[in-house]
Amino acid sequence: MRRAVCPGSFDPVTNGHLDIIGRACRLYDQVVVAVLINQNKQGLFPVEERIELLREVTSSYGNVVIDSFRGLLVDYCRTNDIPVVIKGLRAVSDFDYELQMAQMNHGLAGVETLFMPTNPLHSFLSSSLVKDVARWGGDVSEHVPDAVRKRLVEQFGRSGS
Ligand code: COD
Repeated sequence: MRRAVCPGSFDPVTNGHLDIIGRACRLYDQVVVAVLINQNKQGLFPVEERIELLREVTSSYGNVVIDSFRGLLVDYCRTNDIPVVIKGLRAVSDFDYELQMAQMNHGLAGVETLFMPTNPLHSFLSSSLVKDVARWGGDVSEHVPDAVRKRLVEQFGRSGS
């Protein structure tokens, strides 16, 4: 079975993430979406809630598994026998750091990284920007699935649309 992992914080999942995950699903038999558990960074949503949201919004894809990991991504890949990491690239500014991580991950464990250019519709989109807009009552309905928009509204107590 050909498997790949889409790693990230997903705090929360956006339409940019979903675009990459959906395209990865067409290339691999199984795509594992792995949420980083980062004890040094709290985040807006607890990891369990991010996982719950990811499960909900990818349920129709058919070949997606949601998981979480601590520590190094390459250790997760080794333990789970996943040879490929898929990353979305939004702009040249993403490339610098992503290239360093890809080279480090390859050097550490021979794990390959596949870069997918983002859909131009989502090239400016990040979880941080979505949270910032939602926090001040802005409309994020074009940028996140409805389940996420609702959670953001609950979190910030505004309508957001
Ligand atoms: N369009 C397309 N792709 C997007 C978009 C968008 N609008 N937004 C995000 N993405 C993609 C990017 O590929 C991004 O890498 C991924 O989704 C996840 O994004 P985030 O913001 O949810 O997650 P990050 O960037 O915080 O995740 C970073 C990792 C967790 C992948 C990284 O820190 C990691 O691998 N950490 C584990 C520790 C480790 O192994 N460190 C050594 C690295 S060499």
